[in-house]
Amino acid sequence: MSVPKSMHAIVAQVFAGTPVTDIHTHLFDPAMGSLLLWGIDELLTYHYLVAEVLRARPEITYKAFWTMPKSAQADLIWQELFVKRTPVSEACRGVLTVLQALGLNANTERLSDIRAYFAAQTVHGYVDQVFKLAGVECVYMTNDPLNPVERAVWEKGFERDPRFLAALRLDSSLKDWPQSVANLKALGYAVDTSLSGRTLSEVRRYLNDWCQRIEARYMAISLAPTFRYPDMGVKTFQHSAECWNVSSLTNLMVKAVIPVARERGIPVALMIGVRKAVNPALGDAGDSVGLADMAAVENLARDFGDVTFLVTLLARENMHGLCVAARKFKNIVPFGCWWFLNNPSLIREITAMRMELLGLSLIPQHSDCRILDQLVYKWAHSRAVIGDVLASKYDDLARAGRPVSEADIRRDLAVLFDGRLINQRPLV
Ligand code: RAT
Ligand code: ZN
Repeated sequence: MSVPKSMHAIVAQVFAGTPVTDIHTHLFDPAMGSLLLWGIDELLTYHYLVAEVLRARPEITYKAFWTMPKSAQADLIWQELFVKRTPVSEACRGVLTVLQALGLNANTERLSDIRAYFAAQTVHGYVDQVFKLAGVECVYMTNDPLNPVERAVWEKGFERDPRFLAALRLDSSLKDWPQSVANLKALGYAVDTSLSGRTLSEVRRYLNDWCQRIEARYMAISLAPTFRYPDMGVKTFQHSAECWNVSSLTNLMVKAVIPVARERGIPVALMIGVRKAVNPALGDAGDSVGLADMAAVENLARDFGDVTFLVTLLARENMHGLCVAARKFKNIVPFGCWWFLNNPSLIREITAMRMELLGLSLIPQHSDCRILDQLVYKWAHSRAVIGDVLASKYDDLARAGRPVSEADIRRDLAVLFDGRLINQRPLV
């Protein structure tokens, strides 16, 4: 007699066949050329691993590391983290998962065979292979028109690969206002540092023009833990009268970003809790974490009830507050286990809490891949943990008299992973 399959095995099987929409990556349409990173040297020099190698070899100066050619950095990381040490960290394990899925031998001291494999790939063929191995149907890019290389590609035009959807990223244009004023002016937008005159309408024109051009499905910004809404700002004295200097960023969000999102019927993604460049010498690896103000998220959701806010937060301590906020406001959609939270032990805890508080009305994960190949490991690792959490919930339901069928599982996984929550239009 055959042993009945466990719920965990059934969910794993259905999940393996469920195509995923990855709602936040740093990948690019292959037609955008060198912007799309892939291959072993890129995988090994991922900023998560740069931080780890410099911990393993603290006597290497930051400058010495950054002046090494990329292939030498990759060799160093391979030797230090994979050969001389057991690669137990999540970022290390990820590289091994990718190599294994590609059928490559990772038990090697030298990278030559692995490099030879990648040298024989074409980008288009490799994109197809990675999407297939990862079970990913489409990915959202992170698009920044103020990056001159990227802007040139959009301005020239190219034939879009429908698997790569656009998201307009706002950090470089709005976050450190007025630093971006010169760049926006250079593109023909009549903005000034004080947000006076036509500035706000010109920022709206910039957002509209670029949302239109790239067919942005949402706008996104990463925010410091200090982000506040409403923002009373700092108290100043002008002509001896007390006045409050409201932060430019909050003003821009409320008077430019949100109106454009509402008009276009697209969400705003708030990624809150990053303290940028606490160690500037580490480059992309030098950012840290801080506690976000949940009241700001709730106040935005309340005041702009017809706009969807996709929200991800960097601090583990914020996860419970986000679930509670989402219970209060149907236009808050929690998404992903972001960056330092994208580790199995944390994904397990966060996913269970979210499902207990919100059922299936959330987007459990995004990959944040910067390198194409990472889709394979980030999704394999997340599928395993999220599948387990879901199966445990189904077991609990069966014990409560509600057995869950394979059709239920299929429907649930589709809701969670096909990206449909991005296209919801909340009504007040
Ligand atoms: O996870 C990362 O790679 C970070 O460096 C950031 O890209 C972050 O995800 C972001 O989008 O700001
Ligand atoms: Zn990101």
